[in-house]
Amino acid sequence: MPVTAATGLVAGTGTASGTAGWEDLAAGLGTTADDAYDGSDLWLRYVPVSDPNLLWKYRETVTTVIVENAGRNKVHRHTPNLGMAPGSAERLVESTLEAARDELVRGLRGLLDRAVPVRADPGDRPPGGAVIVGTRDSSQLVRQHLSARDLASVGDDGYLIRSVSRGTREFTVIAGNTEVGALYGTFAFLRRLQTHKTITRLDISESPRVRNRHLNNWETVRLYSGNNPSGTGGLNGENGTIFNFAATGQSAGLNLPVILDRYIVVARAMASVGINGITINLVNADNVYLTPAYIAQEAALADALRPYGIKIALSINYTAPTDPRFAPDTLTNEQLDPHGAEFRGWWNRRAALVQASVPDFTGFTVKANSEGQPGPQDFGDDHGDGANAIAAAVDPLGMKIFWRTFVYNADVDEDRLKRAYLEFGYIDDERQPDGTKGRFLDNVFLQTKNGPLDFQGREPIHPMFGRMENTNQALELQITQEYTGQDEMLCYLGPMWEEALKTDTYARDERGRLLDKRLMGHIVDGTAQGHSDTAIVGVANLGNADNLTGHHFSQANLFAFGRQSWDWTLDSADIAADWVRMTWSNRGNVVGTIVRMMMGSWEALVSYQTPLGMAHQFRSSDHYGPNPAERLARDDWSPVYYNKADSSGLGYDRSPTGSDFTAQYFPTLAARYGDIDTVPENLLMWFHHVPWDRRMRSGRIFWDELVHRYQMGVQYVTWMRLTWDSLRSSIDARRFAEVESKLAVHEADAGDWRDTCVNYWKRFSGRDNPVDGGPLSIKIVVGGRAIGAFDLSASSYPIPVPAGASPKITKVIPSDRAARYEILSQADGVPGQAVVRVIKEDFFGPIVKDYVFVMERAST
Ligand code: BDP
Repeated sequence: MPVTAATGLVAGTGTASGTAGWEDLAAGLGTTADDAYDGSDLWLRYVPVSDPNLLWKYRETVTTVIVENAGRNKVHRHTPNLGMAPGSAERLVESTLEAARDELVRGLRGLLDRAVPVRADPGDRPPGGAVIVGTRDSSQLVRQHLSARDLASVGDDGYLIRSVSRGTREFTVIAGNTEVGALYGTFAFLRRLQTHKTITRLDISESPRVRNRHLNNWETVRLYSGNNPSGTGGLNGENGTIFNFAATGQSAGLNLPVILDRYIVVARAMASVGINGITINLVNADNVYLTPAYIAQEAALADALRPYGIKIALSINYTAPTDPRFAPDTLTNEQLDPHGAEFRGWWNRRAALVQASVPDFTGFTVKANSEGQPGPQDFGDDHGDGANAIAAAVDPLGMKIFWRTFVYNADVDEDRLKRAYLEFGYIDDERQPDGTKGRFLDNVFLQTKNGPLDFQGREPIHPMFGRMENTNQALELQITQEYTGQDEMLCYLGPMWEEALKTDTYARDERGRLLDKRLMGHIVDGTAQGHSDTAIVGVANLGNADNLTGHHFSQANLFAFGRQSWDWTLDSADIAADWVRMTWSNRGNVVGTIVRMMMGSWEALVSYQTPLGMAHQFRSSDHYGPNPAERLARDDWSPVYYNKADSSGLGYDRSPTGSDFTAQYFPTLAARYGDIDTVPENLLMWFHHVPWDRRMRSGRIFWDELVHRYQMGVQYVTWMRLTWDSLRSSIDARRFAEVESKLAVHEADAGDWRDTCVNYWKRFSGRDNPVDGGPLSIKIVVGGRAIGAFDLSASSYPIPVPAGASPKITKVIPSDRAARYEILSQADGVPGQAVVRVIKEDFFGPIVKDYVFVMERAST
């Protein structure tokens, strides 16, 4: 744990094994802008409020914390002697109100830069400056100041934060109907101080729009946050993932049931944004997680997470019952009949075994008949049969099944994007014996990625959203940046999720009338089609790196996921601003600058990776860099299958004259996407094969526009790198340097995307890179001669200077009037070098190019 210069503490002085009380915690923890800080507190940094006036006001508003009966509702603990690893800084709490109280103590201690006393007794009347936390059950003061009616509207997970005045006394009440609600309110209150918002005259009422807000932790693949600096793995016997089940060597003593600091940090962070569940293992599931030895470890983890309102789930493998590791309780292939008692009985027994150790166990996430994973289709059954069998088996135990729809069996249709709906849609439409529609049971969620392909930088929404009205649907987003720069590229995904969630599905009811509420977010939160059980799932990026997410800015994606899964209507720029204030600094210019960097970063990535609706040009080895020429054993894994490059153009025709995938959308979207003249340009090649010389909205032909988009993406990264440099004196040294070096790699790798893709497309377009008409194109005048035709992808330009002529640039003429320029340096002589910086604000943010001119003696 990083500790503060301000409190004069050094790492490792925290308390161990859950033995210490909150007083020790108050004295022992805190964080500050120290130059060695490694990012390990995520956004739960409680540094002293820097503005003296605000600090004074906060200190006046908050003088005492009152949490009555904090320890009364102890959460279930299965594991005897549950303990933290020796030397831990975090501690185990026994109840949710203890977690809330400790967080307040810790947070206020850091933010107000002084200890705030805590009381458990209500006293006669709350003193001015009291912060009261609890439920109407736990707290007499909450009962006195908030009626059951006041609280009724916030439901199980919501909270109220109210400033109350009594005569000259003012105090704050933070309450929920449940202790978890009160914990969420506590974090929300602390967030206000962390982001320097007002904490007086509060009347906040919040409740989540979505009920299940879960992570799917892919513990072994797509993990970009292991502590091995060369990539994704781990060191010292750990495999790089956050939770240790089977670490060896030096880390052998750090396996569950031992609890590590990072589990508690992550639990606090998850709770701080309302995440209430986690499937702890990869979707390509290893059955070992269902063995008794692992279940015991899982129980310990669940014990540690429970006070924070987080429940665990497991990914499972459809044919697990045949695994000899479960002997003597195994089935034969013949017994895997989803309608049969053996199969259902097995799953019931196994789930019950887990439940005996983890009583609030959520259920199972299932990837079946997808990418080689077994499933019901291997035995002649369909997804409905398979999902319902396991769902029926676990229903008596109160569990749910999250059945993934990420399937793309090549026999179903030539177009991979059409396959999921073809495999699931008819089951949702199927008339049941009782007259209702839809075969999936109520405790089945179909878990569907936001787009129809696979977490690409930009996708259209998945057409199944709105089309599966008789089934519970969970939205799956990818927080770990598999296709969005991994741990190298700064890419804030909040705007991407916001775009998806706020997309109009144009969903209609059975009679063809447009629904009133029909954005993707309304489908997901259940208000569009009347679903009461709702879910959003984020594929998580948790590893054992110091900062837990690899890139410091990847923390923002975890934060944004939580906030958006709680309330998808939030503005992603506001979320970014909160995160920056909590994570980096509250100084206005720093906040503004970093938020600006973040807000264009996703669109820039789309631009240099897959502009104008191009999809999946990743090299198969790592899904990081480009390989548009790659042709793999499976067509639908191959970049060439997606780009369809030929001499006539580029892109996949999914219009009615092509694969007709567009027909899977509701009519308005189907028509819009199906017509090359009306499809949004940022989705163009998802739906159309675009002629190289097609006129675009900018007035340029498609080829020119395409190349400029690649260039603009890189130019934005250049701007980010330069902009970050300008923050050097405002950011603590270690994190500054780590981001700085990642941005250098980012810029180079973005350039590789641009050049690899453009050079490959050239083979088909037969055209050269456009010059002179780009947003950052310029001409320069040297020795009285205007020189232009600079390819913006090039890194330097030879400029012939006639003998006797001056090498000075006497004029710069930008081709775009909105572009600005600065001559950074002139050549002193010939040979020599001059640099001209050109900047423009474009549609997704500022773009920059430094032209490097190499002055050479002209040959004649
Ligand atoms: C793809 C990943 C693969 C996952 C798959 C999935 O490359 O590792 O198993 O998604 O979602 O993006 O199942």
